[in-house]
Amino acid sequence: MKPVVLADPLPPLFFEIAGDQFEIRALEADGAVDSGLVSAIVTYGHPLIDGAVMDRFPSLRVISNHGVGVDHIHLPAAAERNIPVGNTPGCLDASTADMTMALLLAVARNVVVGDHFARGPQFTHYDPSVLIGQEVTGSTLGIIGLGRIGAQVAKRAAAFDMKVVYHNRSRRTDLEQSMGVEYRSMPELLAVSDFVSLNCPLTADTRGLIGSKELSMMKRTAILINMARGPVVQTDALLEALKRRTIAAAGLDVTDPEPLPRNHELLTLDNVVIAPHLGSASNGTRRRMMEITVQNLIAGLNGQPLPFRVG
Ligand code: 8YV
Repeated sequence: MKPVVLADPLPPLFFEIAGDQFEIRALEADGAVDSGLVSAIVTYGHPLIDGAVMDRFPSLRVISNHGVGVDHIHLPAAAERNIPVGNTPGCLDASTADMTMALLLAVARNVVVGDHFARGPQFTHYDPSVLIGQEVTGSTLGIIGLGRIGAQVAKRAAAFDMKVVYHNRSRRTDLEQSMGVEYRSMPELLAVSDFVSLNCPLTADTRGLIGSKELSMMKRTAILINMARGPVVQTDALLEALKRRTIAAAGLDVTDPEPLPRNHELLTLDNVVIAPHLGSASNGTRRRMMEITVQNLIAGLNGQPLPFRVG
């Protein structure tokens, strides 16, 4: 009998890599499954997995998450129940850092507004005075969260001759020495940065980290990039700052809630670029993430140590 695995809707890549060795059932329709038979959960689109969900499946042996961020999985609850949780760190750092730079450049250099303008009726002749953006080269980038992804952002920023300052739970003296990044307190970082890039995980410490007080410490010309998780930024405070232009603009790969309601005011502003959570969405990275997801799943089902265990 094949192991019964619950999952939210999985892409064809999962089946390409895993074949048909599992009986995949829909997580949302778990009432239709004999809960005693479920031995694993795969999370793809960040469904909430808390202790109550875990308790519905007494034979649960592993939770395998496609992605590095596991804020949607209650790790203490999994630990209490001795259920290992796997994730996919490392393989998505470069891709997510690329997307950080893509959003930063798009906002700074009016790529999206420019695209609309270039397609629209106003573009009847070339006018060198329109859509003058912000200088990226030589500017100061403040990275909040200098982990694996943040370090890759710093590396890319160096190629743009940016001065990189950072704030992190712990000092990264290794990167201070090898890359010349400089540690700053949060207020200092916010005050000096032309671009503030959020690359931290969502934890109890980072939830709501950027609110009206923090936004008011930023330069009026500054651009905020959120590649972390939506709730790291207080949405109402950001909306106000963007409307009143107390900061210049924002680039958001993630929002709170995600997606935003279709009539949300943030969607009407021209000084924000929003991507639908595309940080790791490049083909090679997604393949590697799925390979690790399947490896963690198989290891957990076999009672072996997970190649990448987060909790
Ligand atoms: C994925 C992510 O898009 O790794 C993360 O934390 O949010 C993204 O890489 C996501 O996990 C999709 O499964």
